[in-house]
Amino acid sequence: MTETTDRVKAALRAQRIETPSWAYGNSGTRFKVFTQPGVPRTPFEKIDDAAQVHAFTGVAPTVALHIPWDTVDDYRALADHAAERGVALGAINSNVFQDDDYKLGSVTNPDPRVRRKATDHLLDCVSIMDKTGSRDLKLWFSDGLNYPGQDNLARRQDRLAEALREVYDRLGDDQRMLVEYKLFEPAFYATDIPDWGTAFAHCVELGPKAQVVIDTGHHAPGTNIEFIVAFLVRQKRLGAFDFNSRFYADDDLMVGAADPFQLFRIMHEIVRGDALKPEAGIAFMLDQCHNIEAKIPAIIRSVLNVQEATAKALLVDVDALEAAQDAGDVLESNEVLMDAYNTDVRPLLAELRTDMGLDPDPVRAYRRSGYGDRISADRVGGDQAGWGA
Ligand code: PSV
Ligand code: MN
Ligand code: MN
Repeated sequence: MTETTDRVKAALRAQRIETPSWAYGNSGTRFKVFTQPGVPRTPFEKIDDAAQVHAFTGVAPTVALHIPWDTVDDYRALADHAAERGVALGAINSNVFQDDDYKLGSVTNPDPRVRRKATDHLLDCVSIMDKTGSRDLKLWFSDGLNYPGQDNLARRQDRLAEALREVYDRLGDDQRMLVEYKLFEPAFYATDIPDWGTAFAHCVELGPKAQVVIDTGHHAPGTNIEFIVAFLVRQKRLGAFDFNSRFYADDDLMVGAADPFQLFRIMHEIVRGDALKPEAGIAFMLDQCHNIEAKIPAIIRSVLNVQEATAKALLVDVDALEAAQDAGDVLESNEVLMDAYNTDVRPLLAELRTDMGLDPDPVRAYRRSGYGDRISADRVGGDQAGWGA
């Protein structure tokens, strides 16, 4: 085995990819939610499915929860259940977007009563984190305006800052706040956190426990996401990814399906910034919905896609790249990068899985396992993920 292969395998072994509880439930578009047989009926069953993804990939040991979609009476029991299945609970995603009160916004709403209610929900989420042992609170706000003049843009930033401050001050020493941005939808004229710059500015104002999360589906077409990655890594403000693929808007398709080259470019900036190692504190999470494809194998496929992009990024010949860049050799530097991208890393990943005691082909191994048939037979009346509910 070469030194490079050893290095690449070690880094891939250490990488962790978090899967979202909502990807295991039924989901759809605003036109139709297609139900699938065997979907989980409870948060406990979502954990069971996530444990399957980890069992077949070996690198997905945590599951993100969404509150209130995953509300349970006893969070410690849920954490124990996860531990029994060989996984743990990950980020807590707050939800201040599915209540009539939030029609005009949650923490930026002109009505102080609504702002209080929204902020209280975020504080409740921190209390849940105390019980689940979760490190991260993920905040996404649907707040925004549909029409010019509808509200005061600057004042909404003040209200946002005030709510974020209150929640930030409630965080424990080992807890973090991940601030997500999204260009548009559901607001169409103005969103209160539309871009990484707004998220970054709020995080800087708050302190080191506030970090930006990049959802790859939340940008305008053509946005250079790897630039954002490089910038935030350099500033030590990149806390997480919500990985998914987009063709048009926030499509939430499988990561690496629409643009594997973009995913490689993103992972290249992570590797170059020495931010792949778990100590760097960047959570690699999926935020996807599997509306028409079978969910568990689609999530397994997504984990493999992230691993493939990571493996290619790890194969970039850094010395050759830097030499070409320093010499101003445009063609050579581009070629060095493309050489890594064009490498077929599937044999290396198959070998790694065998080393880890796993089946080299996790999707087929899952299909052969019969788990899908079992849950289809056993689970009747599976629930929606929350979307379209
Ligand atoms: C919003 O589009 C988003 O990407 C946020 O991360 C939410 O928490 C997530 O979808 C799942 O609802
Ligand atoms: Mn997201
Ligand atoms: Mn989204």
